[in-house]
Order: sequence, then structure tokens, then C-alpha cells
Amino acid sequence: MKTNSDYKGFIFDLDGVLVSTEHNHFLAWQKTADMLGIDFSEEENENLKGVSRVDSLKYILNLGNAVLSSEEFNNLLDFKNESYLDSIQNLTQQNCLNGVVETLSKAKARGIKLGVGSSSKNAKRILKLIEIEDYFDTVIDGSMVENLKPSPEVFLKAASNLGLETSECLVFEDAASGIQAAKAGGFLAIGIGNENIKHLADHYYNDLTEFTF
Ligand code: B16
Ligand code: MG
Repeated sequence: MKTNSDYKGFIFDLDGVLVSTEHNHFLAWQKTADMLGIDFSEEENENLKGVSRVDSLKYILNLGNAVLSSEEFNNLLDFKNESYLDSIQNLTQQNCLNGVVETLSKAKARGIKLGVGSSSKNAKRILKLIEIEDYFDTVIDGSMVENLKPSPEVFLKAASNLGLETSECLVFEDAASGIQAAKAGGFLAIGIGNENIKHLADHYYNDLTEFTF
């Protein structure tokens, strides 16, 4: 049986795996929903983890049976993103989730190739803020693919940029859409830090401190 360090590549989701920004996404969506008079709870937000900005807004509009012109729709996308970016401007490496920096350093020292596969168009900006961008051999974000999670495209592109087969890579994810994406791509899917996805993942850890080589 393969052990974790037999894999030649590790591909990480960003929000919820490397950094705890999911609550910031939730608060920004809640503000946006408030403007439309739509109730939006943290339970509902679970369905938006890993989901693109456009599809997330469509989901919220659907909750309130709201219909918007394309101009209003785009203005709300900008509003959500500005309020999200405002809330994360002071992120530092302290905001990396538990075990992240240690896992990245150990993997690097073992010659394991590292990638990011995120739905977020802000992924590169965030990696810079939390000062871990230099660990990664490739970063695939929401602006670089046609189809976002649950499509496997971000992970397949990351593996291909690393020069590896899907069977040679582990994918680390905190969202149902991301676990689905990893499995659709033929990857072994490691669930991290979200008990709601425990039953979907191939293996599950509360955080990366529990992951051993
Ligand atoms: P943005 P991930 C996802 O990132 C987040 O989980 C999700 O909450 C967010 O809506 C999505 O990115 C789009 O983000 O508005 O920054 O482009 O978990 O795939 O790293
Ligand atoms: Mg995530």
C-alpha cells in the first residue's frame, strides 16, 4: 500500500485548507444578501464553499427568488469582492491554518512537487499576503480554467503543470464541491477541517498537523 510520502505531488485547495478565509467569504456574502433583503445563514454558506463568485451569487438570488439585471448582478459581484478584500487586507502568515507551513516545508524537503488548485480569482494575492507563494511549483486559480469545481479542471491543470499523473498526486480539500472535483479527476481526496465532508473524502484530518509522511 502507498504511504503519503510515496506521492510525488501534493495539490492544495486554498480557502479552508491553507488559510481560514471561508468566514470572510461568508460575511461578505451575508452583507450582499442583506442588501437584497435575503436571509443568508452559515449553514447555507456551506453550499458555496469552493463555488465560483458568479455561481455563489446565483445561488443566493435563487434563495430569495430575486431577479436582477446584468448590470445589478455585476455591481453586486464587485460589492461582494470589495468587502471580502477589505476584510482580508491584514492577513499575514499567522493566518495560515494549523500545520500548513510545517507540511509545506517537509514536503519540499522530500522533493514532493507542490501546487494550488483554487476556485478563487484572488488566490495569488492571498498566497502573497500569507507569504507562502514560494513553496508552490504551480498555482491554478479561478481565472485560469473554463470550468470550476466540481469540475476537476483546476486540479488536472495543476497536476499537468507539475508533470505528474493524477495517480501520483494527493488533493487536499475542505469543500464538498472540491472533493467531488478531486474524485472526478481520479485523485485521492484528503478532506481537511470540515466534518461535513468527512464521509465524502478518502481520508480525513481535522487539520494538517494530523497529516504524517
Ligand atoms: P473569489 P477555494 C473558493 O476558494 C472559496 O471556497 C469560495 O468560498 C469562493 O466563493 C470561491 O473561491 C471564489 O472566490 O470570489 O475570491 O474568486 O476554496 O476553491 O480555494
Ligand atoms: Mg476551500
